[in-house]
Amino acid sequence: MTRILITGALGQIGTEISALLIEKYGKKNVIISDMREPSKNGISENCRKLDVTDGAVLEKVVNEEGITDIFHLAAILSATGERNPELAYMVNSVGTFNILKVSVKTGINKVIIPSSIAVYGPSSPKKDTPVISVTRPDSIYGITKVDNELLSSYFRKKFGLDVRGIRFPGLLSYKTLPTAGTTDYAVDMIMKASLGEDYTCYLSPDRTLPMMYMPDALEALMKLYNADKSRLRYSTEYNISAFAFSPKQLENELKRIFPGFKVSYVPDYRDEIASGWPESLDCSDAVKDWDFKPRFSLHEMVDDMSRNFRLLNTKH
Ligand code: NAD
Ligand code: AKB
Repeated sequence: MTRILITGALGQIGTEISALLIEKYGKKNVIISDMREPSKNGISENCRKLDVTDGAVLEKVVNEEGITDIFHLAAILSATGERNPELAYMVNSVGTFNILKVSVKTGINKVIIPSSIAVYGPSSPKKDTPVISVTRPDSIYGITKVDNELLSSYFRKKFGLDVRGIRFPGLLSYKTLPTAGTTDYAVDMIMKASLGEDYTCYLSPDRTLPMMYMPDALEALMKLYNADKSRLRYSTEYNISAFAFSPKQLENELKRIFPGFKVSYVPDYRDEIASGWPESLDCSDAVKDWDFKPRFSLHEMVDDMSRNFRLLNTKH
């Protein structure tokens, strides 16, 4: 029987993948956890407090709950990480090492660990960046993500642990808002435009980045989770994205729906972080190995997200 532990389950991806896994495997077989105190609504009601930097408690929970698979989503993202490098190192590097170590010790079947485009850096190719490229990031978040990828490959080779993951681009969603990353500007901009407000963007107008809508990200995670192990040439390094745009292009896309929308640009330290990331990715390995196929175009994503933000606004 499959018993899944999700770490970082109250985050942007965690809340949505938890709902999906609960629907598929049943509430009693999906243990959702996070460092944060659960609030009293929705999914977080059943969330147990679990700090991934505490390996002993992690092992206890895995044993007590009879966990077979782990979705490890607990992390400190790029913007928060750059303001608190020690926290980023502890959660991302030490926390992930604990997950891998406990997984081997307790005989976990499958571990999912998302990676990020942040593994790339100023010396990586900028366009159609392939999986195997120079990965010398200069943000602490990127450094910990490279460390996670190398550790995952090591545990896969040395201990036969089935560790899988995706280098996600910036993810756009409206159900749980992102709060800690560099690509979050895109969600903020769509939300402001949808609510009839102006927006001040912290990235340069021409800072192009690969992106993807959350429904496609969730489908990709589930496809990789269920993929035939013998087809997987990589561990957590698969590149995926659906489209790429700059803040100016997103502004223009939003003006199609909201002609009066105004954006001003005041780049800050997050623009520096993004300057080392690719503008577009070569996703052919994910297509070849586990049939990656995004559904939403930039147009469709903007239409769907702005409609949902307006709906949410009228409900409140
Ligand atoms: P998020 O910041 O929304 O959520 C992370 C969660 O981890 C939060 O709920 C936080 O409370 C929790 N957490 C922090 N420290 C913890 C600890 N010590 N123990 C347990 N939980 C802790 O992040 P997300 O966007 O859901 O990202 C999930 C994964 O996907 C991360 O590995 C991230 O690097 C990766 N990723 C996300 C994006 C994106 O755009 N969202 C892009 C690329 C990669
Ligand atoms: C961030 O901006 O930190 C994340 C990511 C691309 O990893 N969205």
